[in-house]
Amino acid sequence: MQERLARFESKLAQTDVDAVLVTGQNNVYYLTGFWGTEGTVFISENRRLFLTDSRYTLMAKESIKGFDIVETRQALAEIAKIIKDDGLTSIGFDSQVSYQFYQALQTVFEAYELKPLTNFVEELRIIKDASEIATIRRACQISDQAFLDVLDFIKPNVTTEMEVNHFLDQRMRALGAAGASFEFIVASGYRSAMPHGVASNKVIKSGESLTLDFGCYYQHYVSDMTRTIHIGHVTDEEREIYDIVLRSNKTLIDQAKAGMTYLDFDGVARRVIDEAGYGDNFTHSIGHGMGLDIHELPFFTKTKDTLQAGMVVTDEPGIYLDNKYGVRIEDDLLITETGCEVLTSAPKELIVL
Ligand SMILES: [Mn+2]
Repeated sequence: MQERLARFESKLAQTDVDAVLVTGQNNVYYLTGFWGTEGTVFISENRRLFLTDSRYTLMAKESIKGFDIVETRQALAEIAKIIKDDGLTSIGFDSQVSYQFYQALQTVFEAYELKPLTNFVEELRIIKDASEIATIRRACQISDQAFLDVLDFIKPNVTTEMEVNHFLDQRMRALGAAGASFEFIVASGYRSAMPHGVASNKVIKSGESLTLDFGCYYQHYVSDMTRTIHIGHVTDEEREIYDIVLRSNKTLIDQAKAGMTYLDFDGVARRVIDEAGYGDNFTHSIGHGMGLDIHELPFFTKTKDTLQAGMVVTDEPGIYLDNKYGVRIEDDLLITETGCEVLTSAPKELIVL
């Protein structure tokens, strides 16, 4: 945590604001280790303030190190009072706050220049430290185990997508997860052609494919994985499509490493699908960063920004054939100097139940 604060403060020194106000729950957690719905962080060159109300004071005093802890129900007004004589002129704030909150800022800090900052803390979060990696690794292990277990749970022509959804959710909780990290995609047969087909009451039938895109929260960090399986039997075309997607996923695993551009990270996987003639059926980006949020930096826009060691990103190529079916395979990768470590290890060879 002290290392994160040091990085925050050196970034603050390079930014043209005198202080930064941090309000998002995940960003507050990242800097303080405090998890609660009411927590505000204010950091200037000379101050580190953490403000919360009486429900959380005791917890904050026990868990937060290196901050002055202030109990208040009016965090902004309290900050203004405390910094009155500090000689600050500009305050940075998260550009994604609500308009209502921005109006409150304008009222309370009318004597200061307010500057919206985009992704100030998120850019620090992009490189995971050892404890974050260990936590994400455990979240991935929980998903891996739930996938193995759901294979025994599915009864063709009987089980519904929603039942599979609930099984995965409960199984991961039983294994130590706090809950689902997003609304799962459980899409069978023609519904699997929808990249984001959330679970319905449809029965999973013999002869269909089934895409499961799911993950959990474990100690506030996420896992995010996708497997596509087949039920009953698999056609030659389905097998071919599966092999192309798997080859795309694995080719990227073989080549991903620190220094690769975002453009290439997407391109390496996409080329495999393009060359097989299904480029138009791979309709989304190759992946995204993940950590405290299910989707966070980096996003693989077509830029020359480069991967760095310590990033955790998804590798999730897919092919979707409208009104027929779709295949997606998603792993979570830890980028290293020499390559990448695959954090999700559930089987990927074609499974036919
Ligand atoms: Mn994903």
